[in-house]
Amino acid sequence: MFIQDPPHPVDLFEADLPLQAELRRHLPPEVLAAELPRLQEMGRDTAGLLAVLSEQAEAQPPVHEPFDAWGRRIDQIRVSSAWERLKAYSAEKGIVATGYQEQLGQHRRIVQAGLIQLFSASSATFSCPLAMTDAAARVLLDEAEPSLRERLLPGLLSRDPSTFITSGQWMTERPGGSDVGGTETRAECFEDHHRLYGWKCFTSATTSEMALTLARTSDAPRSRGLSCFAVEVKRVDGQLQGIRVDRLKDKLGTRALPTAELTLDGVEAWRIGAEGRGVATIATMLNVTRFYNAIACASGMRQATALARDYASRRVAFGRKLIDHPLHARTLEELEAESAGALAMCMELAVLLGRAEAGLASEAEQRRLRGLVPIAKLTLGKQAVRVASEAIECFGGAGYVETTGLPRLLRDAQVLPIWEGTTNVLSLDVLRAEGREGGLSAVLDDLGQRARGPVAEALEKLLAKLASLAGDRDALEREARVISLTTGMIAEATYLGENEELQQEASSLAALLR
Ligand code: MFK
Repeated sequence: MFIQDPPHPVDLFEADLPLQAELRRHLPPEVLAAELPRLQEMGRDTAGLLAVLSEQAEAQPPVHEPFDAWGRRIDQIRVSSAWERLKAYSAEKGIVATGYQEQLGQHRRIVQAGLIQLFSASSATFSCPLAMTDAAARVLLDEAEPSLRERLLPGLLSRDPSTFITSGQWMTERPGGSDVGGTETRAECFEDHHRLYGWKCFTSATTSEMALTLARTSDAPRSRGLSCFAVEVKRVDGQLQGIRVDRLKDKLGTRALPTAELTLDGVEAWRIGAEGRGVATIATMLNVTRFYNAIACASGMRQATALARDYASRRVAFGRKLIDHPLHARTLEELEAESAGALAMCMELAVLLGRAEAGLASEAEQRRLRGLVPIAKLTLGKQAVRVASEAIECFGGAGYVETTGLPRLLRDAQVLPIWEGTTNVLSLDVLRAEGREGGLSAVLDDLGQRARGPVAEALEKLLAKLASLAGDRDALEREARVISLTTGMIAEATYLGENEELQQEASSLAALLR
C-alpha cells in the first residue's frame, strides 16, 4: 500500500541560499564570520527545537481565567510552557538586543534581520511580541524621560531570560485599528503620572510586562488630542491593577499568541513624548514593527517554499517526482524568486534602518527609509499570502488538512497584510510620506539609478503613469495601491538583481513583472 512521505522540517539556514548570499553581500567578512555560528545554530533549531516548540505552542493556545477558584478576579492568561520557552530562547539569542548592539555599528539591523528571518516562521508568531518589544525600546530611547527609560529599557534589551521583558502595543479601539485618531481612551493627570480609562479591542501579546498605548489628554480633535503612554502591567495579591481582561480573541491564525480585549480602569501610565503628539510618537514604533512584519513575511515565504520543495523532491505523480515535472518546477522557481525578492527588500530596509540608527544615513537615505517601510510592508504582506496559498496547493488535498500542519501557513500569513496597517492604509501612507518628506520620490530616484533591463522598463512605465496622475489627488488615491505594489515589486527585483549570486532568482522575479 502506498503511504506518502510527509514534508520534513527543514534547516532554514541551510535551505535559505538567498539569505546566505545576502548576508555575504551586506556584511563585512569579519562581521559575518563572527555571526555565522549564531545563525547556523538557529538554522539547525528551525528543524529541531523551534519546530517542536512552535508545534506545542500552537497545540496549546492561551486560556483566559477571569476568576480564581474562590471567585476573586485574577484575569490570568495561561500560556503554554512552549510559548514561555520561545520567549527565553529569543532572549538568549538576543534577537531584540542585536538591533541595539553598538559594536555592530550600521550592520546591527542586517544581522538582526538574519535572525528574525530564521526565527519568525518557526516561532508560532513569537516574533510579534519581539517586534513590539523592539519598537518600544526604540520609542523609549528616542522619546522617554531618563528615569522611565532606565527602568524599562534594560529589560527589553536583556539577553537573560530571567530579566527579559516584552512590550505590547495597545492601539486598536472600537472606532478602528486604522483610524487611530478616533481613540476614545482618556488620560487623567496626577502628580507624576496619569491614569487611563477606556477599552482596547485588539491587544496582542497581552501577557507582556508593559505596553505602549494612546490616550486622550485634551479635547483637541482627533490625533491632536492624543498622547503616547507607557503602561507597566502590575499585580498586587494576584490581581491585575487597573486592567480587566474582557476576553481573548478567537482568531483565524496566530493561535499561540494571546490577543485580548482589555478594559483600562485607572491603570497607571507614564507619558512619552510631547502632549498631543501621540500619533507622531507612536509612528516611530510603527516603523520598527513594520520592518519586523516585512521580515515575518519573507520568513513565512521561505518556510512555505522550503516545505513545498522538500515535498516535490519525494512525491511521485504521473510516473516521476513532482520536481521533475517542468510546470511544477516552474511554480517552485516562482516561489523561490518571490521569497528571495522579499528577503532582498528586507535587507535593503535593514541597511537603511541600521544606517539611520547609527547616525550615518544621508538626508536622501532617511527620506528613502520613510517611503520604503510602508512599501515593503504592504508588498510583502500580499506576497506572503500569495506564496503561502501557492505552496499549500503544491501539496494537493494534504495541504488542506489540518493535521498536516500546513493550513497554518496560510492562516498565519493572512494576518501579515492586516496588522500594523492594511494594504490600503499603507498605500495612503506612501502618499503621506511623499507629501511630507518626498519619501516615494526618494525610493523612485534611487531605483532609477539602480534598475536594469526589463526592471528599468517596468520603472519607466510606472513613472509615466505617475506623471499622468500629477495634480489629481482623487485619481492618485484610487491608484495608490497599484502604484505602491508596483514600486515594491520593481524594488525587490532591483535589489535582488544586484546580488551576483542570485541572478537566476532575479530573472525569474523580473519575468513576473511583465
Ligand atoms: C511578526 C511581526 C508582527 C508585527 C507586530 C504586530 C502587532 C499587532 C498589533 C497591531 O496591529 S496594532 C494596530 C496597528 N495599527 C496601525 O498600524 C495603524 C494604521 N494606521 C495608520 O498607520 C494611519 O496612517 C495613522 C494612524 C498613522 C494615521 O493617523 P492620522 O491621525 O490620520 O495621522 P496624521 O494626522 O496624518 O499624522 C499624524 C502625525 O504622525 C504626522 O506628523 P506631523 O503632525 O508632524 O505632521 C505624520 O507625519 C506622522 N506619521 C503618521 N504616520 C507616520 C508618521 N510619521 C512617520 N512614519 C509614519 N508611518
